[in-house]
Amino acid sequence: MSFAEDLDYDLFNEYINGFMISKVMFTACELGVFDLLESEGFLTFDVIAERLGTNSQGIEQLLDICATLKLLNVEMKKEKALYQNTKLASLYLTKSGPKTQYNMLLYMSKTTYSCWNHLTEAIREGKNQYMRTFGIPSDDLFEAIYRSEEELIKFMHGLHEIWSINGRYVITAFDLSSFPLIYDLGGDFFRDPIPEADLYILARILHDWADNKCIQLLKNIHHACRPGCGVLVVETLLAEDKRGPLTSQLYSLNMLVQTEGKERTPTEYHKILTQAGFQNFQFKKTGKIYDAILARK
Ligand code: ASE
Repeated sequence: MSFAEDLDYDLFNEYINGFMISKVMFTACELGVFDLLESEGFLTFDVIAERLGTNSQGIEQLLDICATLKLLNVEMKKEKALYQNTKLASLYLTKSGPKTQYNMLLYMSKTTYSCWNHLTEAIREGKNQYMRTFGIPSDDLFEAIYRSEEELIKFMHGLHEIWSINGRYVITAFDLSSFPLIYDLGGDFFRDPIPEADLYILARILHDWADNKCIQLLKNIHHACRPGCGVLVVETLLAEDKRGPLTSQLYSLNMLVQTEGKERTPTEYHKILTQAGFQNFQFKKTGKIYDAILARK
C-alpha cells in the first residue's frame, strides 16, 4: 500500500512549524549566543549557560537547533560538544559582524512578530495592529513606528542593515549619472519642505502609505523639481497577478499589519506616478529583496 494521500503532509507540517525557526534564531540572537561565541569560540553548553545566565538544558536545546539550522558548528572534544559560530552567524547575527542584521532581527522579533499575533484582526479590520499590540493609537503612523527613541533606533538601524546588503543591486539597476544632486527622502517628508534636486530616492517609503498619501507626496516632489528630474522608487514588486513572489506577498501583508500601505505591482506604481505627473516609467526587477522604478518629470 502506498501513502500517496499523505504526500503533502510533510509540506503542510513544515508550514505549521515555520514560526519556530524564526523564533529560535531571534532568541539565540537576543540572548547573546552569537556575540559570546564570536569573542570566545568553542564553548560547551554549560559554560554558555553560565555566561548568559540561562538554564543549561534550555540553552543546550537552543544551541543544537542552531547547529541543525547551520547557524552553529559543533565539534566533539573528549565527548563534550563545543559550539562555534558558522560563517553565516558571524556575518549576519553578531552585533558587530561586517554585514550584521542584528537590529533587524530584534525589530522583527519584538515589533513585527508581536503585531503578527493579531494578523486575524488585521485582516478582519483592514488596519494595522499597534493599538492591540502595544496600546498605541495608530492615527499617526510616524508616532506609532517611532514611539520611543529605542524603537526608532532599532527600526532605522534595521532598515540600514537590510540596505547595506541589498542597496547596491537597486542603485546599479539604472544609469543615474545624469542626476548630479540626489535627495534621499526620510523623516517626516509630509511636513518638511522638499528641496530642489535632480533625483529623489524614495526607498521603502511608498509601501507604508495608501495611494492618496503616495500621490500627495509625489506631487510635492513633482512641484519641487525641474522638468527632467527623476524619482527612484525602491520597493519589492509584486507580480501583476499579485500571486508572487512569496516574499513580496508576505511583506505586503506585513504592511497591512504594521503600516497604512501595501506592496504594489509595476502597474500600480505606474498609476500613482502618472497621477502625480511623472512620465518615462521604467522598472527593473533585481532578483533580490528590493526592485527599482525610475520615472521623470
Ligand atoms: C517598513 C519596513 C519594515 C515598515 C515596517 C516594517 C520592515 C519590517 N517592518 O517601511 C523591514 C523590511 N520588511 C519589509 C516589509 O520591507
